[in-house]
Amino acid sequence: MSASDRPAFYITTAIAYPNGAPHIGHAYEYISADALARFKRLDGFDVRFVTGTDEHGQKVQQSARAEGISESEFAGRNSDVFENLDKALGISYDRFIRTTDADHQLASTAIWERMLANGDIYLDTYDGWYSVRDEAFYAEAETTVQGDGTRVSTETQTPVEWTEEANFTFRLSAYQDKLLALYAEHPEFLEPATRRNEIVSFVKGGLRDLSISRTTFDWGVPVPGHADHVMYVWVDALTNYLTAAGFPDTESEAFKKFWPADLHIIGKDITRFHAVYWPAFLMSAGIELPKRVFVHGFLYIRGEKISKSVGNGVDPIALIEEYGLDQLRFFLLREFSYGQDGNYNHDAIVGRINTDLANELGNLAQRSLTMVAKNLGGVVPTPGEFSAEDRTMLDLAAGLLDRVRKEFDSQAIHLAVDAIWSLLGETNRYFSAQAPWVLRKTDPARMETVLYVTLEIVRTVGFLVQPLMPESANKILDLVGQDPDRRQFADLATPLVAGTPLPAPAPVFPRYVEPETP
Ligand code: ME8
Repeated sequence: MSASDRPAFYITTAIAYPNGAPHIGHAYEYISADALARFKRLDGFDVRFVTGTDEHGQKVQQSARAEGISESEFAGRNSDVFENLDKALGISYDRFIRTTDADHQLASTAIWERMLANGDIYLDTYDGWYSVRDEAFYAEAETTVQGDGTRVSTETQTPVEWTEEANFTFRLSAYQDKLLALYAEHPEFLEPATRRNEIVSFVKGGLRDLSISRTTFDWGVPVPGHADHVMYVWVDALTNYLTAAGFPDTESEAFKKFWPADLHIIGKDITRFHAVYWPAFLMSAGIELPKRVFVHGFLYIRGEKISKSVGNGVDPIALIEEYGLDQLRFFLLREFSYGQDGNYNHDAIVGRINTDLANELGNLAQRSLTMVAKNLGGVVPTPGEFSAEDRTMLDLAAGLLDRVRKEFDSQAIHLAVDAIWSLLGETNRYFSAQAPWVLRKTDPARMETVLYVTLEIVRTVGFLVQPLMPESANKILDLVGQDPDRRQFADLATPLVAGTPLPAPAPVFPRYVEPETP
């Protein structure tokens, strides 16, 4: 099927501030969004997956100044660090957008003009507490005075400063009822429900109009017709999602196909921007709203072994070097409930590598394939009649794609992984109970059937772990003789063909061995 015939799926991550080095929280967001994007591609969708960097604003400007270089040099250099991280993590993005890209300036100007034309932008003097670290205004009630007399945002604990400026203001207050109607009529717009409940009570509490331009610095997209103003960084940042879908050319193929976005993946600290400001801007501009915003939790690291072995323990590149890329990807997707916060340490990663990967999956594949190589001339076994146990296992395997798809459709990635590993648990029990190494002498035909059933499950699992661990999945699928051009989920329905030659077995998941302490 050509791309134009396939249904569209447009998924985005937040775009990171390139004001420092990426950390494990960024890696978590990219890996999880990548798994979702890969799943959809394998499931027959024409996917557009966008990530990138959010380069304007006071925070980036201050960081550039601190290093004594221009904002564009600073942002460019750090943006490359993020893009290189994406590459190192195997992120299958279709575009890495930078908010300094020329087409993004056009899109930002266009959305501004639409909001202005709708009567939602007016000049006013705005005052309030502003956090540069969060690039956010806070109401006084959302701030706390600390022991030393300084004031911080209560939620994020970042310093706030009093700001008074004549600038352009967005009539956010006019959208209160429309936003509440959106959450009520389309609860799926914002998940998990805990996040939605927080946003509903925030909006019910009353919305103040929002300052959306700045005159005190110039690192941003100029306000059309007012070169002394730059847009508030969140106006331009959120618009990246439109830019990457071809906006403002609403007649373009890309826009018609990919807008509205299917899924924005973000972390919990930026829910308000995506679930309040963004739909309000779009309603004002007369643009369709994204279908869904899914909010993941924050990762925290506990445990000293990580910091000892890999420096500060939060550098994702160091984690890849220490544990392996697919191991890191798997761990992050398996260990935490997607949508909730997670704490982890070195032992937790090692546990997953050695138990889930090396034992449950790696050993099963290696033992069954080695028996096939040694006893059956290295070709796919010929099954005899299937026993009730065989059928149970084959039925479980045949039903797995539907179960996993159901979980992926609600971004319950961890439950999808659970379903796969529970089938692996069943299969390991089946393999031990059937004891094909005993059947080799007592009933070789039965041994072939058991090995066939086992390889069918290894193949099924190989297909379904592609979104999680692309490289390792490919190795598994190579080992069971799956044609590299036939690895879409639709190809899963074609079972292994007896007699197909298989390559020599090779272990896919090495155990993690603790380095010797000198
Ligand atoms: O917020 N665990 O950029 P950012 C998990 N430029 N996720 C985390 C995390 C952690 N410990 N720390 C941060 C911005 N994140 C804006 C976004 S989008 C139009 C503009 C997540 O670099 C965070 O929640 O501060 C966000 O989704 C992403 O990393 C980028 O954060």
